[in-house]
Amino acid sequence: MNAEMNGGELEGKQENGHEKIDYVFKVVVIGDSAVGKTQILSRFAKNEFCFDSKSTIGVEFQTRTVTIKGKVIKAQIWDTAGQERYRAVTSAYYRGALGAMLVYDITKRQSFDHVARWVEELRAHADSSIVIILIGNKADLVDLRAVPMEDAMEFAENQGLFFSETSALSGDNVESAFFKLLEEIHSVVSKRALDCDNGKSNDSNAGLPRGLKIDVISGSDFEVSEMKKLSACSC
Ligand SMILES: Nc1nc2c(ncn2[C@@H]2O[C@H](COP(=O)(O)OP(=O)(O)O)[C@@H](O)[C@H]2O)c(=O)[nH]1
Ligand SMILES: [Mg+2]
Repeated sequence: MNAEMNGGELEGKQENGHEKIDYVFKVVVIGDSAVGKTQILSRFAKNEFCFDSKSTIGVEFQTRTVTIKGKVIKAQIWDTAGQERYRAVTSAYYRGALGAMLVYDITKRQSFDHVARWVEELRAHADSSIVIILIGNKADLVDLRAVPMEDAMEFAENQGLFFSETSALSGDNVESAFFKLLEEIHSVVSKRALDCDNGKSNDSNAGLPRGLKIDVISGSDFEVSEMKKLSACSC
C-alpha cells in the first residue's frame, strides 16, 4: 500500500479486477475532538451519518474512488480516531499526506481558536506542499453559530488555505469540499510530474504550490430538514 501513496501513478494496474486506479491520494482529517471529523468522513466515503458516533481507538482510514480530469483517484482518508483528544496525533499520521481537511465546529468558538495550532502541527509534521482546506462543520446549526464565516474566511486567506462550511448531518458541501481538495492535490501532483519531465527534478522546491490561488468556496444556504435523505447507518 505504501508504494501506492504519495500520488504515485499506477499505470495499467487493476483494482478489484476491473477498476484502474491512476493515483492514490492520502488525505488526513484533523481538528479538535467532537467537531464532526468522523461524520464528515463517513458522509463522503459511505454517505452515512450516525448521531451516536463513538470515538474509536487507533488510526483508521476509509476510501472512495473518484474521477478527476479523466484520472481515477482513490482517496484514502485518514481519521485521527480519538487520538486528537489527548493531542497525541503522531507524525506517522501525517506522513505521505498530500491533503488535509482541518475541521472546526461553527458552534464552538474554542474549536476555531485552536485551528492555528493545528496549522502549526501540519507545518511541523506534514509535507510543505500539502494542500489544506479549512472546514467549518455543523453549518446546519444556524441558531447556535459562534464563529462568523468572515472570521474563518479571513484566517484561511491569511494562511493560504481553502475554506468551506459543511454539514455532515445534511451532507451540504461535504462532497464539494473533498472534490476541491482532491482537485488541488491533482494539480500539485500533475505539476510535479511535469516539472520532473522537464528536467527540473533537481529543484528541491519542484511541485510546491507556490502562489496557490485562494479560492474560497462560498457558503450556501443550508436546509435543516434533510433527515429523510439520510441512509441507515451501521455503526
Ligand atoms: N448537527 C450536527 N451534528 C454533527 C455534525 N457532524 C457531527 N455532528 C455530531 O457531533 C458529534 C461529534 O461528531 P464526530 O464525528 O464523532 O466528531 P469527531 O470527534 O471530530 O470525529 C456527534 O454527536 C455527531 O453526531 C453536523 O454536521 N451537524
Ligand atoms: Mg472521530
